[in-house]
Amino acid sequence: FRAYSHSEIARDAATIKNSVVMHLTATFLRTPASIDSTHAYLASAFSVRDRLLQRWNLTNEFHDRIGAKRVYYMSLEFLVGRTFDNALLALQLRDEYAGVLGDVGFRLEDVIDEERDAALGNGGLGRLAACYVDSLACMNYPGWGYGLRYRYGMFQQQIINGYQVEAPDCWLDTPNPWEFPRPDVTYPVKFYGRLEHVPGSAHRYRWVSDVVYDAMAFDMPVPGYGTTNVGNIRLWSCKTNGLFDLNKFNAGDYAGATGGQVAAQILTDVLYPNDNTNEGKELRLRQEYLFCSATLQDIVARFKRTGRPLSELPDMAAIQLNDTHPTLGIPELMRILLDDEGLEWDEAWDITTRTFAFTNHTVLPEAMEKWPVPMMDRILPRHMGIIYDINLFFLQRVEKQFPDDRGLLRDISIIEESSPQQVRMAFLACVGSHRVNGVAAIHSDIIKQSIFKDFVRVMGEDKFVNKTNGVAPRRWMNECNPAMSELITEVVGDRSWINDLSKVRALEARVDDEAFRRRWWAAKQANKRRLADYILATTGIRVSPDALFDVQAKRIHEYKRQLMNILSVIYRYHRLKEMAPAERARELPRVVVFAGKAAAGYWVAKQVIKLINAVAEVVNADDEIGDVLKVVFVPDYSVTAAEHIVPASDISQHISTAGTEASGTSNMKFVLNGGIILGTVDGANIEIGEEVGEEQIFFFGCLAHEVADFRHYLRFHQPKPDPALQTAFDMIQRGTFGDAHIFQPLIDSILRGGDVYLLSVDFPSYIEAHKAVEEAYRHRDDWVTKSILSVARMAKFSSDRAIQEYAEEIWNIEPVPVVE
Ligand code: 26R
Repeated sequence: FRAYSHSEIARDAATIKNSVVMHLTATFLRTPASIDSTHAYLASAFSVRDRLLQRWNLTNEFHDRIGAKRVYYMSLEFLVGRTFDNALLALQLRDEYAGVLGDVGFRLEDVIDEERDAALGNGGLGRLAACYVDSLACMNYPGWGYGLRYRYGMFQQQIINGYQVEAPDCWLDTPNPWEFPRPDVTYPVKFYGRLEHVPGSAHRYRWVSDVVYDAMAFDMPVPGYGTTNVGNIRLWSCKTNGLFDLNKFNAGDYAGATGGQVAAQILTDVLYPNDNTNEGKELRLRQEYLFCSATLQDIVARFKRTGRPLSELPDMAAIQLNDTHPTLGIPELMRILLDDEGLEWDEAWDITTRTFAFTNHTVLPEAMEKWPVPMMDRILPRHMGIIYDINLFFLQRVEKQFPDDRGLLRDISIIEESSPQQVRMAFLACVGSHRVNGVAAIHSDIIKQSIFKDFVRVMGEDKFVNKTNGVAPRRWMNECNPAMSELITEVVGDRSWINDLSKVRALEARVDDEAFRRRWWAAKQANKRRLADYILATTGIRVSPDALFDVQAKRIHEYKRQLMNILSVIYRYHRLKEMAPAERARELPRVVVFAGKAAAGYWVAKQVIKLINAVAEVVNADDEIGDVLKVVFVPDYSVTAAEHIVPASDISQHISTAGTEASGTSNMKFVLNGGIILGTVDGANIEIGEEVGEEQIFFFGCLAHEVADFRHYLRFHQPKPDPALQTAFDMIQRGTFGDAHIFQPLIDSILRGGDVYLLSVDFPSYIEAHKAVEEAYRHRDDWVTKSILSVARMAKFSSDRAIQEYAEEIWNIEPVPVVE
């Protein structure tokens, strides 16, 4: 019995039209006469998904049948964005659907714009997870993402009076064609309660609890480009069925009747909007556990269907922890193996550590997850007990290796001896995994010297490896930049570069071809016009596509130094005002674009947004300045906004204090779209510089190894701002951008707060770097060369390369193209 065949995917206009009309009428109760843009989208999306589903089934049946080892990428965040266009391109049906939609009077671009982003992530870590499942699918690796189906994703950002205001992201209010409810895949997850030791056993307990929630699976297909393989992201949602209390309802207690449903639903209601600051909220811990428990139960259940003994789990499953957020998966697997399956400790521990591997994504101390022992003990008594035992056996081993080193035991313990005691999740993840990796070369070095220094001594250096991040060329080149992609396809000869980025090297041969260079420049200009339209539509600000587009788009955080950027803009504004009109007219026109969200509770970051908008308002209204300088804050940054912004940048800024940005991934996206980086010697900027060559990147600022000394000095000495920085301070304090006092705390963070992110140290070299950028951009010929050479040399930063390294060096999985 063969249910489907790949070749049965119909591509002719008549069949496609039929299926769209079928969904229009049968799924959405509309007629071709009453079709609007929303329903044109929904009907075509459902029609595309039918085609995807055939392949989804084929893929999963095939992987089961051949007994392939799978990787499970566990992540509290998947920042997927839109799926429709991505799926059309993957199935190579874009022109066909454009034709069919054109026949009924719709432009494909407008229909695509009807889709809402799946914004189930904060920033880099969440988008990385989405790129990685894309690569798994494209490269025919067996593997799934596991995550949570938040009812509200990343909040929507409005700018009101220059301030960020958060609104809920109700992304599920309209039908979502890209998810499949799986009511049959549901697991109970316990909270609270007490333990009963199982007599006659060493490590077996019965966990008695009457707070049990059901986690139900929703599957999101991940289209593989140009392959039959379709990946999957399985997202858990708390089920509320069966929690309605009819007795209370009958007694007139309506709130009480639905109370259980509300309590359950809250668990998967909302994504925590913090990026790099740990809040330690109890609800977050319960979210993390619901996620880990449902995922591990599902993985073990799937494994048991193979009929193999549990000792073979590591031969069939690799589990990657995307930062510490899913670390409870480790004690949860232990609990299942010990209590449910009756294994002995040593065997269970061996299976667990051979299954898990852990990726660290940040070195900021305030981002490290820690949970108070009393909280963990109350919510998850069994897991607290398991963690104590894990720690005990681990410390015994350390004690044997390094006798009488009390300091070491204290420093390396999973339990921090503070009051209250805390569980250090990064240490638990490290002890419970066979590999720990950082996300760029410099970051992987730093974690070996800082947070995991003692673990390197105890466990050896080989456990700690580097896996430099990458991004998906499908979304971040082919989808978001069709103009440039057409040029690459022409040079390569076909579209094979989309799944094999090493082929873009062929561009180097065309770098002196005048006609080609002109078209390369024209493609960038077209993207800039598109962004100018987007800016006009979202902000009302008119910008000239002939100006240099200078972009900083990322989460707003002190370590990323948007403040340094806007201070340099203020200084530029000051200089322009000082000039005579003739001199000013010779200046290089520049559009400075900012975009990004601040965590809702991060006051300093929100003040930075206000300052940017205050500066924008003054500068943009200044008739003397005109097009020579425009400042734009694009509201509500998202994956979709990035797809407009990234292809249009001439330079992009990645200017974190050296040693603070683990990798960065948008730096890669901008360069892959022919933009040049202005950046610090930090994260993946360093490796990008190595690949593209020093002519193709503008570095400035102090180096990571110098940071500690500067910080130490600034703890005891007030910084002396250089004249440029002082000029910017003066202008703010004179009230040029409105009420000076609202911005004083930002100035104070530099002058009186120890200048932790070293703005005063790096400002002079930052201003110099800006001059170098300007000089280079004026030589358009050299600039085009830089742009072409950069793209040609960026193959390393495909997520395909990253995933291949994970697959070969950590997961031990192999690609298996689906055959029918
Ligand atoms: C609140 C909490 C525990 C939390 C901390 C940190 C929640 C979310 C984060 C997000 C961090 C870990 C993150 O996104 N890190 C980014 O990961 C990217 C992908 O590896 C890197 O490119 C980027 O440098 C890093 O900041």
